[in-house]
Amino acid sequence: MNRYSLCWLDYDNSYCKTKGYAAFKDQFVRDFRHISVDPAVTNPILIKELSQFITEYFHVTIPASEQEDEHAIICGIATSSFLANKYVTQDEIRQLGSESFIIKYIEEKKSILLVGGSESGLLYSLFTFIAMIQKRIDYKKINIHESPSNPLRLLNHWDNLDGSVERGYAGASLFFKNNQIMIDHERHHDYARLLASIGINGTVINNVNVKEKAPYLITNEYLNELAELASILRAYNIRLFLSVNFMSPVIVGGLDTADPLDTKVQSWWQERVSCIYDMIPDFGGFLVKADSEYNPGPHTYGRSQADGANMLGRALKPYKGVLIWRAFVYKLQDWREPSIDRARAAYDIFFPLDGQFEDNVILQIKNGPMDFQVREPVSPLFGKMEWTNQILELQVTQEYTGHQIDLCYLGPQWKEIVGFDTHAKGTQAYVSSIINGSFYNRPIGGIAAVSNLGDDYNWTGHWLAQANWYAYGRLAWDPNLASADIAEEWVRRTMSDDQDATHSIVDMLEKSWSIYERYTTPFGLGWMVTPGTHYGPSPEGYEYSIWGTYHRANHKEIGVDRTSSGTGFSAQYHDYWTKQYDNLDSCPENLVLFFHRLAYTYPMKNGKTLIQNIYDAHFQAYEEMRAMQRQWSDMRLKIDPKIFAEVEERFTRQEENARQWRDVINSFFYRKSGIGDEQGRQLY
Ligand code: GCW
Repeated sequence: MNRYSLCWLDYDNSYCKTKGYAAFKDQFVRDFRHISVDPAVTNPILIKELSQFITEYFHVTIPASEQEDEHAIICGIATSSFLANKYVTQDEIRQLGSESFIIKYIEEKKSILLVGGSESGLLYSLFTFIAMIQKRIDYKKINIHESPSNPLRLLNHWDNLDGSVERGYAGASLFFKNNQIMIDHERHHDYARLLASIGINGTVINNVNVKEKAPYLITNEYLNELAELASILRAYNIRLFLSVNFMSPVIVGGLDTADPLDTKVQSWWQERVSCIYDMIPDFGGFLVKADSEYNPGPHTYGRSQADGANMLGRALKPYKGVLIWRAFVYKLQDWREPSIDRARAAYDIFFPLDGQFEDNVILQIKNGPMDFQVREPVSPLFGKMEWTNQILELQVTQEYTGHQIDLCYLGPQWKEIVGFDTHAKGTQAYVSSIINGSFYNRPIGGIAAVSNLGDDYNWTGHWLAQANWYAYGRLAWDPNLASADIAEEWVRRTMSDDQDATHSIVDMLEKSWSIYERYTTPFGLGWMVTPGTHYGPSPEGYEYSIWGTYHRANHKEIGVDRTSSGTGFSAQYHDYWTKQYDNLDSCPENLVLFFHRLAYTYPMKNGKTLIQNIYDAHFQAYEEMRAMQRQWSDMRLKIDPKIFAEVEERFTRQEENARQWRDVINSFFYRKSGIGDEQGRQLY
């Protein structure tokens, strides 16, 4: 048995090769007799990936050569003479970016053609072809041209050098242990393959909180191992990035300041960057969390966020590196002070700096103005900063969404975010087109997500949380994919290709976020989590804290007025949304307590009071969770028994958590308000 699961690249998974597989195999083997390889292809792993797939999936060998013949799988690069004008037109070639590809069946040659704009494009075409075969689609009908939507498609690991993972729920770090980088050739190779197979092209391997030994990662002490890791990743078109501490010149460089305007500091960074590029010529760049949650930054020296980011950006520019600067900047506060609203912070700090950032600086903005709650409005910075490159930051790791104990498939949440119309310059100004740079014609942009990976056998703790990893990559590549289609693709490649099982697991995945939302904090409330861990309920756990996370419930009402006449947060949006959110009739109900302070007796659209809706949401979502648990029991004979049992165990823990959430939150509201449940269900 493997040391770890190969997830959707486990080509020998018998649960995914049931009905229809044998006939499909016969046909495939009849149709394709050799792999015809463009001599311009230099990366040996490319054809190896295809051959390995064919061997493990079909248990046959199809020889590869540079020969051209019929009945072939032809693999080529658009610009090479191998293909020139033969199967693709000049026009098609011109449209192919380096990561783009074409896959099409050529009737007259009885062959399938995979052609990439470069070797990277070819790599993606191979993995796409493999996925199509696993889904057993009719390859004779294929004719697709694909390009990734986002130039940067990044994973952010929050791994510490001691091997722990901040907000990690899947074991220890894949990269670090005892302050060392642990190169595990086999696993890192598979890590890279898995990432590439879903289109991810960059990874930040260390935590944005760069503490203890981590600031030393950029010193020569670690560069050999980093270079080794980078070369494993490179074969799969993945660039290595590092998180850095803004104070590095002081912490590791021995300078007496990290002031970005100080020339000693600038030279120090330039020298460090040049050492890194000597060892890793395609190094991606730095990610920085500055002036945030005890991390120092330019504000320490009275400088702006742009001063800090640009200084590092300039150091990276000669090497085509990028500087990714997080917008997660806010002040710790006194809960007694109602005029300060943390939701406003990022916009208040960064919007005035629009136009002041270097071209290779990118602002990485969390999806919402607070912090990865189960539901938040989309950050108003998207669509407002016209002159600034942007990366959308999502959270795959389930910090606030159930710790990979509770099932919470985030595909539907991410779809709402990337599909949000910011109403910049009128309509159809979607987040997806802002972050990829197309809307404002920015040179670079993309998407990043906090990883949910660790060294667990199944990578993600909960087997079904693998679907989040998968969905993130697929949506980063193509935000127009439907979340259910992605879920189905994942299920068919990893769990089962049985129709009923697929249908049922996709159904569970698709409803799991809404269920989780309703038994925890519906209507945009958020923050009723246990402080510190962020698992389980604690209705006032964050109420009298420094974190700016208050709902200010009393015996009559709850919520924060964030409208234009309240804290003014809603005024940070384009007019359309300011009006929508300000007005109670048009404010989406699932966000109503994010934007408004309401009486418990406030009548909601269904005619019931707010408090009754809160009770109903909790009681119903708990029942739905139980139904989902039973639905899983029906999978017993349909999927791998090990996976079945491990997921079943998670559902048992989820049931306890859901019951706890239901009863604690409902009882909290009952005790505050004195209003009972109209159906007389038990409150405590
Ligand atoms: O909300 C916080 C998390 C921290 C995290 C921080 C961030 C890495 O609880 O664990 O730190 O967000 O995004 O920087």
